[in-house]
Amino acid sequence: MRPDATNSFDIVIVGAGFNGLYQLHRLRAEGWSVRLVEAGSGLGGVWHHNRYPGARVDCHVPNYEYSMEEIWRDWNWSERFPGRDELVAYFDHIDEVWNLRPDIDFDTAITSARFVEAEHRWHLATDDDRHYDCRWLVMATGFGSAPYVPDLPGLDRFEGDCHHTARWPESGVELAGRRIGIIGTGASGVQVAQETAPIAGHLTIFQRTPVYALAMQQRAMTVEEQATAKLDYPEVFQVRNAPPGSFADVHRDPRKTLEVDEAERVAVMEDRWAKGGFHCWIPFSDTLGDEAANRVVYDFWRDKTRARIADASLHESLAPTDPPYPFGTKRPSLEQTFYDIFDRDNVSLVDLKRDPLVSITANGVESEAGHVELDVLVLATGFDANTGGFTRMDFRGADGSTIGEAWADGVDTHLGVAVPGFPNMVMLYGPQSAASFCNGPVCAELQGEWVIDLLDHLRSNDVTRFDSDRSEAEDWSDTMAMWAERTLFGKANSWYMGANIPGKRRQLLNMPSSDLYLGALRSCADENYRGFTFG
Ligand code: NA7
Repeated sequence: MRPDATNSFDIVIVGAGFNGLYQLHRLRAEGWSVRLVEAGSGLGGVWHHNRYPGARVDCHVPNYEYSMEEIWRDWNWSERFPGRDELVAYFDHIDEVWNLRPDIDFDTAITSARFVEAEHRWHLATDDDRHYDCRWLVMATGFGSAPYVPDLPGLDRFEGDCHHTARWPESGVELAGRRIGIIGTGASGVQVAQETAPIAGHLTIFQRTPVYALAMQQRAMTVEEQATAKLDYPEVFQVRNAPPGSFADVHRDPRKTLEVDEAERVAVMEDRWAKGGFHCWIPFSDTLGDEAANRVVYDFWRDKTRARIADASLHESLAPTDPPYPFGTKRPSLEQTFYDIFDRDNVSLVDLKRDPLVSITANGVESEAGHVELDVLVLATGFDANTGGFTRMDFRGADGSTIGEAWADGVDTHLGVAVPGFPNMVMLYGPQSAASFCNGPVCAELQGEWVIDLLDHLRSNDVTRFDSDRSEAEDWSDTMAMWAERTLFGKANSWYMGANIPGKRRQLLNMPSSDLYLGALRSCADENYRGFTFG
């Protein structure tokens, strides 16, 4: 593969989401020659690709946005939890302020990346045979860039419209009056179900594991209220970006659940429920660490949820008596009407745990409960999260082996930013970072600044090659394993654990404390980039 001279840069960034755009803006200002490449045709990363009906962010205003005044000053949201189209418009607003597009190549999917030892450079190739080369490669592909389509028997025989939520056609799909089936009830499945129930001829939801969906408490927002709130934004964003991190106003009660008397405990949870969103994810300090404490929150959620579902025969499927996995150890979804739609005559649930899926047919889905005829099949089946964005491309390090081979016995990274044997490459929001426990824009700024400092360090010291130590990476994996052990995360088959993909090694892939994660990055830099080798 020969790089085209015109496509030669100091730095290539892959991915135009929060992380990639922040890097482009900052690295350009630092005087680097930098190019951002993006597989999609627009800005926003996951928000560009996840255009399924009902797609919406689960973080409330103003937590899910950049903290820079030049961006928030003239931007207002219409809802507390903004929808996908508004998020895409926000990314266009960012571009208007920072003028990023001239340095972005859209519709550019990198299919191969090779480190060329003789040059200390990465050579990249695209699906349409264009080439780039760069000294430093910044992978800002996030944790959810590789959609997962399960190997369902007969799937290729379905003759209706069939789409994965993250690859929804730009032209849309005719849904009104049609027989719609949704496989999967994670964040995406819940949102599609809410949106399509009122318009479908019939909607059938195929659930394997119940989601513990929390009340969103959505509401419209006025420009006037945001003008008032913005007076405090400098302080709000300072708090959001400081430990414990991620949210300006969502903090767990520092007490242990069972040390609080029952009446007060319920009052704390009721208050969080009323506030909505992630306020109710981790109410107390030990919610995710102690089984008895976790059960208290589960029972609260179960009773709240059952009260919403009039048909008591659905209670055991949607909100079981005993938790099938600890509360909060799979990513909770937020819902607005999800538990109400089951009261509609045109909505039914197939509980695949009770009535397993037999096969997809030409015109529907066959389960042990019978055959359901469908015109549209929605695959809300999630992602090969964290690692799929790397392992699905031909990504080769210094010795020519692929990153998939390097991770065959489990993922080892140095602090979730570097991979031993893959020199001159950094990952943002990648495996073994705090991704998904650290709000996207917060991580883009904080982990992002750390990467910018690292690159500056390389430039100031005339370094042309860096790598990371295997032993340090193994230590970080041990730290992650300790977190899986010390918390209840190890007890759930979640994508945090890599457990949603058959055959993928089970290990905790996201550090559940953004505070500790960012602290670990800081101390590495303070110790002259411990675990990195420079040449
Ligand atoms: P998720 O949260 O991974 O949800 C995927 C859903 O698909 C989940 O309910 C799965 O059930 C279900 N699934 C996966 N494979 C199958 C098969 N083979 N049969 C039946 N059901 C299946 O993905 P989302 O897109 O909803 O959300 C991803 C993240 O995006 C979200 O957490 C936010 O951070 C934004 P399971 O629970 O595995 O039994």
